[in-house]
Amino acid sequence: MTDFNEMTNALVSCDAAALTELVNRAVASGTPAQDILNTGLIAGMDIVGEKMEAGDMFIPEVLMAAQAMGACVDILKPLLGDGDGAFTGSVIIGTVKGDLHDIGKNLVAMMMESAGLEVHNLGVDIPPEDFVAEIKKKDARIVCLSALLTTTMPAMKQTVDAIVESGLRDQVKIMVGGAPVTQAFADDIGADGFAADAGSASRLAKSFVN
Ligand code: B1M
Repeated sequence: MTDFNEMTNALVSCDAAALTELVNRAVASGTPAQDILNTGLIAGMDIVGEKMEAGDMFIPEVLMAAQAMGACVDILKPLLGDGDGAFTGSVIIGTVKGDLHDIGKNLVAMMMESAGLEVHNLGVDIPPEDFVAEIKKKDARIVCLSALLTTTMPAMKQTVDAIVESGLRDQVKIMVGGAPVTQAFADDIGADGFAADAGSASRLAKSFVN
């Protein structure tokens, strides 16, 4: 049986080798990838966040933990399907200007890809004008904005405003997400939808292209 505590401990102690070994072992023993992600990795990252806030972990360690988690997400990627691949539609996703957090955004992108959507992942620290340029270039139908910092949430509003000003607002559905983001905030800035996690983001995106 998989011991998720061992997994969270390995993540919190930034022991990438042990974490990879535990994740590989859990996969081999038939533990569902979604459980490994939620109960092992995301739970571990929540503890990292608490320690960071309390000053018990510092940026270089948090970065190491994030890299260890990223490597394990790559292991789980082929196993984290969310659909039958029957949907089509172009999605632009990125973390807004000033924000460098990308693990959650990459999970959202991965779930959407596995649901059959064509996803263009722009990366982090993306200014509003780059989102606008990519919508035009890729003829996108959905734009997903991610923010993990309360200080970068205003960049979501600036991005929505830039899309409106570009005349492209009617062409796209705009979705927002990230730990500090709420449905009320999404409504406030004129987004079409909010998703609390990668699974619901993928389902919401599919509902927009159907
Ligand atoms: Co940062 N950081 N960080 N950090 N970091 C947080 C967010 C923080 C809550 C930690 C804390 O203090 N408790 C805090 C923010 C406080 C606030 O704003 N209220 C914080 C801070 C303060 C900072 C710095 C300012 C620290 C400093 O320099 N003094 C700095 C900012 C840098 C910058 O962005 N400009 C910083 C830096 C970093 C690292 C670079 C070290 C690293 C990021 C590495 C990386 O991403 N490659 C890092 C990390 C790892 C974290 C924590 C610990 C973990 C984030 C994470 O990956 N979670 C985080 C604490 C926490 O969240 N518990 C923290 C796991 C991930 C799977 O969850 O990203 O929430 P999440 O994604 C979920 C949902 O939110 C949703 O689905 C995902 C999957 O289910 N979702 C979407 C996400 N995006 C979506 C988009 C959608 C839909 C759903 O579109 C439609």
